[in-house]
Amino acid sequence: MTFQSVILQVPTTRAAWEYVYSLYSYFGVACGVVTFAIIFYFCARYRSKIETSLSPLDPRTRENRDSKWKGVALIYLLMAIVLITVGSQSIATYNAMSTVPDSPNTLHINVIAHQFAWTFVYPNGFTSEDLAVVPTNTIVVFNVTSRDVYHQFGIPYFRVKTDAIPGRVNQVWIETTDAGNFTVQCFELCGVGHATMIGTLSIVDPATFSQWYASTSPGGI
Ligand SMILES: [Cu+2]
Repeated sequence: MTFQSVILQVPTTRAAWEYVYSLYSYFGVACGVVTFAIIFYFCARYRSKIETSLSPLDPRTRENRDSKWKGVALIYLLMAIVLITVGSQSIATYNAMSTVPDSPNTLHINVIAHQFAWTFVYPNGFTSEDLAVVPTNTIVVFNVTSRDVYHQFGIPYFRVKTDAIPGRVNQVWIETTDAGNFTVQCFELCGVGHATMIGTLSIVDPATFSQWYASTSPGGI
């Protein structure tokens, strides 16, 4: 399965980053199995046997060493395959996730981090503390900044995170699917209240969202 087909079939940030995570996991486990197999094989094959050990000056030692280049070349080839695969797939995923998908169905929300809460500002000027309500099956773009110190805005379920820095706007996007409540959290130590800097992303069906959004007004309900 290629990276492109994963992205096109399940175009969510969660699916894309899960794909990279599983790639690293599979290659990590495979490398571990191969490495330990080689270690155990060499331990058994070349264990110390006083009666048959060769002196470093024995010509057979030299012969052995010279015939190992094929094994070394194979190990380098395997390492190159692993590094090129995970590296290229990571970069492709990062680039794909850095680009906000072009969709007419996009909701932009400004996020202002401050000690120790999140302020969400909707397109109509409505602001909400620690609660963002969004509809299902929508691309939601968060424009993230801070009004005091460095914070980091993250929604673990969607596998997205970005720095919240005063004077700068960083974007992350998600594609909502099912309804539910998801944790929004600060991921950068920002002061004594950092651990309590937790908000909620509430995903509701579009009809409920429209009704709720129509009842909001600039500044608050
Ligand atoms: Cu913070």
